[in-house]
Amino acid sequence: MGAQVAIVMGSQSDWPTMECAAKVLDDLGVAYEARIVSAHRTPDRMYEFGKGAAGEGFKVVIAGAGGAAHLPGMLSALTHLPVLGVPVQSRALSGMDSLLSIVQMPAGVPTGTLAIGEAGATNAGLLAAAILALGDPALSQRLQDWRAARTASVGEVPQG
Ligand code: RP5
Repeated sequence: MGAQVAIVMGSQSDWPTMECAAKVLDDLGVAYEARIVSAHRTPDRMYEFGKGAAGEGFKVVIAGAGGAAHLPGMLSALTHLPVLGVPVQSRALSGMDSLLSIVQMPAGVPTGTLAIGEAGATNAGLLAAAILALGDPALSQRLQDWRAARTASVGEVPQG
């Protein structure tokens, strides 16, 4: 089976953030493909990707962008697949611009919007896995094990 999750981002500079989504998908054994698809610099590539994503076999799209972050919203307009948007932290406005660009979609064109930066990318990976796990009992079990291990790692008493 090909990759079920596409991780797309507006720039190479977004990868250190979006890599957090890739890492959690690696941990959960979910195949993904990562691509650079810019709404502003490569609009034709964005259009082709958005129109073709379902046909390529993807089930969920994770899209990260910073600043005037149109990529997640535009992809939501181009595909019926669920799109999870990650606001990448920008230099000028610390990612508030990215967040507001992604979260304020008009009714009818939903874009799931996560937290700014690495936490958002990690959670986008986990949400993508949770969506896929609805139809994949083995993945559901791996996700539950991942969560249980995280819970077990929290001590009751602070150390040091
Ligand atoms: C956005 O502009 C990208 O998603 C990135 O977060 C931001 C800066 O891009 P670079 O100038 O680093 O390529 O389109």
